[in-house]
Amino acid sequence: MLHCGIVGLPLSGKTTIFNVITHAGAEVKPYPGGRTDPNRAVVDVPDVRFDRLAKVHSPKKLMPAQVEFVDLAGLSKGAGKGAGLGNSFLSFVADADALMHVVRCFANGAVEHPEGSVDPLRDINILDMELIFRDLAVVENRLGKLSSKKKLQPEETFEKALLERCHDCLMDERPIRMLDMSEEEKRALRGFTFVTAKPQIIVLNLDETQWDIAALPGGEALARAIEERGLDVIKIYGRLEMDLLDLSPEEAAEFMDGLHIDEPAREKLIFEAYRALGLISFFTCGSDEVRAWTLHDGDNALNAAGAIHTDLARGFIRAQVVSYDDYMAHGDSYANCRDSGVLRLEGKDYRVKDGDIIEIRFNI
Ligand SMILES: Nc1nc2c(ncn2[C@@H]2O[C@H](COP(=O)(O)OP(=O)(O)O)[C@@H](O)[C@H]2O)c(=O)[nH]1
Ligand SMILES: [Mg+2]
Repeated sequence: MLHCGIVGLPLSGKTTIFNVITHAGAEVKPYPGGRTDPNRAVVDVPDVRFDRLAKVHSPKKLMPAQVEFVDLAGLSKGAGKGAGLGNSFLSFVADADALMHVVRCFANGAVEHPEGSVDPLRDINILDMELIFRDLAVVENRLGKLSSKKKLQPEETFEKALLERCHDCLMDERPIRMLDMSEEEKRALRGFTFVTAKPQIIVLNLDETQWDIAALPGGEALARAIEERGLDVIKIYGRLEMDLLDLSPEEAAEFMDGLHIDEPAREKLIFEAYRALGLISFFTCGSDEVRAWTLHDGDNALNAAGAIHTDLARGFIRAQVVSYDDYMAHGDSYANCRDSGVLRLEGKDYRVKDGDIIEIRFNI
């Protein structure tokens, strides 16, 4: 299962955010393999489309899409060069498919700040630099090995040129995710598990008195950096959201009234993480089961068949596809969709769209 690692400086609110995300029945599991054990939990991905399909079919079984979140230990300065818990921490970061980077904006005099003051942009830069150092070390190590070879194979020449571009990018203090790369180049880098190549969302953890980014300490520079670097940012009142979880819906509604929140941030956090992971859902619907399946954006009908079962991919004939909107607008069943002419027959290469309802025709 794909998973999102929660990273940030110590005392930025990572565990608070993790608790917000994993509330509502998530099962918290210990980490396998005996490494220092971060909390991890599998959560259902909220999706109103799934909820409506479930209502229409009232099946015996419901299987929503899921993602796993991991609450990683705080990262301090020097970790990228292996200081302190750096190496073990970074091995967890390298395992993650995407990163949720929690940044402290709240003041809270009762909680010390590892850097002595609240300065979100500085903290973003500290963490990013640690990740950049780590990737630089990996790039330099591999480039060193390649340059000591007498003769390079063609794919090694390709790799070397690519790694040199990565090196230049990192030396400019830019993450590898900002490089323009072809699919082939992305594939070639996969084995390195570069931490700056992972999708990242920034969660600004605010106090209830804060909202405008420009009004935060160092806020104007922060706003500029967000713009220039094209950062994905979510703002949340971490501690308040955690407190909300213990209130009844009526109490919570009263609490949220007057603040800048119309709904608890939990669903947004999970949904944004799913999007950052580059994931989409397609659905299978019947009276036995309504299920959301996860694919990478760009996957095709054959990948969809394979997600369900290898036999379906092996014996693939056609995919019967309806978009969610058409399905709901035309009597919410395959038969009605066929009669209305909105049911499509698609081949292997059909690019699956988020929300498609699919039935695979196969023969083995
Ligand atoms: N005022 C305020 N305090 C917070 C907020 N989020 C976290 N804290 C407090 O900061 C401390 C550290 O939070 P924690 O989630 O354990 O941070 P972690 O070290 O990054 O996991 C705890 O005492 C939290 O109650 C917030 O949004 N506002
Ligand atoms: Mg913590």
